[in-house]
Amino acid sequence: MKISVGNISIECMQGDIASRDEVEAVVNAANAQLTTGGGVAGAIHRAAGPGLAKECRTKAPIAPGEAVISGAHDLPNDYVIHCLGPVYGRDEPSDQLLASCYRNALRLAEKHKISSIAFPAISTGAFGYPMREAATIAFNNIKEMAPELEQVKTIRFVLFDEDDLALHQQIMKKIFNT
Ligand code: AR6
Repeated sequence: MKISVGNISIECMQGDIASRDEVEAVVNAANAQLTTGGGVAGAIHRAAGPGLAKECRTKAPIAPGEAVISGAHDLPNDYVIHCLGPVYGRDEPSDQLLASCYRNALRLAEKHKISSIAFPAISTGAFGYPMREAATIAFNNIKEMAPELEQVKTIRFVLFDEDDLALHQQIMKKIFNT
């Protein structure tokens, strides 16, 4: 499912964030040390190979809400943007920290002239953020930032399972009034 906001296309799809050869940058739901882990970070580091962990050592640690950019190594992309989402119930204010992840990732994309970017549902796995609230924060912040984006033309949400995809589509429709 795809919608247009100005000249930006926002899409939701089901799949694996680590096999998105159609976007220039993929976003990692990272840990503070930018090491491999489970979920998205595990999939990205496995597909990128050890060069990614090596490069990331020079950029860690990062704080909740921050984003840093690296090369993509063996992934079929140009960049990985690593975001540390808030741990739900621990890192506060969690809504603002999650919003900062999306905003900082998009700022980095703009700075590096990235035209297409794929996001996972940051913080909604190991970090326990409720999916509906997290998706609402993600889309509201993208909607707010859309008018100032000059480089980014495609924003893709990659959800792991069918229910998460359906929920994101529902919330996206509501927020963008489509
Ligand atoms: N592609 C797309 N989505 C995925 C994938 C995948 N390959 N794998 C999982 N998801 P998580 P977090 C979904 O736990 O909550 C790591 O161990 C998953 O179903 O990856 O930000 C790090 O090292 C969920 O909805 O990220 C950190 O310590 C969403 O992606 C910690 O987990 C995010 O789940 C980060 O936790």
